[in-house]
Amino acid sequence: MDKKALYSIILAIVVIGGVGIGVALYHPAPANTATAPSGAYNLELVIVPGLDYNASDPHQPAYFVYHDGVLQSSAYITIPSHRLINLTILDYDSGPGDGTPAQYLNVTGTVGNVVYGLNASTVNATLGTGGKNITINQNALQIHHMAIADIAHTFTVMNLFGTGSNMNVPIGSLMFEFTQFYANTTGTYMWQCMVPCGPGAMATMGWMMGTVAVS
Ligand SMILES: [Cu+2]
Repeated sequence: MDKKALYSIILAIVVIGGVGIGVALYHPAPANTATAPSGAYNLELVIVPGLDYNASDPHQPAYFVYHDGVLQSSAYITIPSHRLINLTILDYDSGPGDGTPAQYLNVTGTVGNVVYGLNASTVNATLGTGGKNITINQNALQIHHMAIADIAHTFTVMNLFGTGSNMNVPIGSLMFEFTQFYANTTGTYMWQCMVPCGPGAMATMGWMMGTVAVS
């Protein structure tokens, strides 16, 4: 092999290799990692009723974030952008949700606009016999809309998908729920429960309202 041919081969290797590396480096946040199960981010919320808000109102509910084995305040929730969010909400509170505006009875903004739920009458069916784990999205209620009689709270992230376009998850009485969503626009949003569940709680960060920072 003469030198010219050798240089041509080396040049080809460098160019092709370089293009390959360039493509690999250029490829921004591969889209398929957002949908891979390993790439999902788990956000777990717990609603606890009957908390001592103040001396005159000792029975108000609050959301908490369950993370790394501890309960944390829900005042400032953080989630990653462009990743599938697995949202699990464990609600130990009951309704009904008299006075809830009609639009907040509907599931909006989650994958498939659906929420999967377990309540006292459906949880036994999913346990089976000898089962160890309960998967909320199997054999669970598929919820698109919730009646005033059943709703206890909502997890509503205002303008998450643009002005006037909210993510709204109605939460049933004593119900465990699972749903999935994406938050693809970074920024800080307000979350709010839209069920009139407690005048103090609804106006207090870390009780029935707070922020969701998407980064
Ligand atoms: Cu509420």
